Amino acid sequence: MTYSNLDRLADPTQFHHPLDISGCDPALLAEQLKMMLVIRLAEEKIGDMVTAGEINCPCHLGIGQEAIAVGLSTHLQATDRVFGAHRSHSHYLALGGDVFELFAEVLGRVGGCAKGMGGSMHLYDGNIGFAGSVPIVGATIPIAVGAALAAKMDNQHQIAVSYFGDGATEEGVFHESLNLAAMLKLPIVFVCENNLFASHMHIRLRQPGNSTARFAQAHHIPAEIVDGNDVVKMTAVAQKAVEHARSGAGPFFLETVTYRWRGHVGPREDTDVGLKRSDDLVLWKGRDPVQRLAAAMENAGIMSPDNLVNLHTTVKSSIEDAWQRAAETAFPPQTALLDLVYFSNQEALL
Ligand SMILES: Cc1ncc(C[n+]2csc(CCOP(=O)(O)OP(=O)(O)O)c2C)c(N)n1
Repeated sequence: MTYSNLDRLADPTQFHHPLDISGCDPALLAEQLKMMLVIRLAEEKIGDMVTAGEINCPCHLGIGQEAIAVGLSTHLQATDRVFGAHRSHSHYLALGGDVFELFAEVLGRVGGCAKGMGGSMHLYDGNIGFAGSVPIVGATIPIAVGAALAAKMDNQHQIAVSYFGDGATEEGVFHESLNLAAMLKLPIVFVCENNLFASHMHIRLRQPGNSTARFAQAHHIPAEIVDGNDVVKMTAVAQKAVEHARSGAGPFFLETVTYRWRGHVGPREDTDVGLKRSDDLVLWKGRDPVQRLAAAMENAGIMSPDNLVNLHTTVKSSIEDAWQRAAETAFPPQTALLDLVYFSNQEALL
């Protein structure tokens, strides 16, 4: 198999239909729909609050990409070690990360998941297996490989997960990491969220092919390419990838094809940057992962229009409540700046 071109998967006129949910567990679908909605509405709230000037840290929104983390997290355990990057709200929330703690973190408040010290790009919650996100592109990939090595040495069937974008595959460290993981047969799932853009540049202007799975092939790592806006397909390939890594068979690579509705950073849609982004965005909204699942559930009679409205209302009010509570919490005291760093001679600084 060759992986040089994503073909229909990168064509925004395709896959606008409701998902094929035949044979799926309705309870799981309902859970996944709710989680995607939580992620969508939490990120919309963050976007609105950036616009309103309430949030001062940079926020990279992944609206439109919700199905990837939701499908994958279905198969993960709290003892696994999951690493994100700069666009990781969905990775954190899909594992069960607390919305209040996410909001408190982007507001720099003491109740945040990183104690208000990190902001949107430094999320962490060890209790759910979210081992951290950092802004430096590609930087978490080798750390995830190290965590996979530790998991292998612990021999407890834990795995590591490394989320990154298509832009990160242009970093040398990505290739070194794949090579090492393959050589040492490490229990890791590499997940490339290929949204076709790195900052404002389309992959067509950056790489000779638009598929990143070819890099896995070069390192003898098995790979699957999937519609990242189809949570059913995503859940199925994620199961294969996670079982492969957990069984001791070595790394697996998932290329999930998607699109972000908002710009590189902040709430703007950035339709004035990049090749055809303004035309494509309208079409990609037709491949909405939330709407495609909701429509399928409605067609199958699993979810009535009233149920859908109720779900939306319930999730929206829980988001508003979490925001309200987060906005009412305190900032950390200035002295806390030195509490969480490795430094022995505090007096020298005071
Ligand atoms: C080493 C490094 N180089 C450049 C940047 C600036 N930068 C931040 S995000 C980004 C693009 C990343 O694109 P991709 O990996 O595809 O993720 P996406 O933003 O599309 O989710 C760049 C160039 C950075 N943070 N770190």
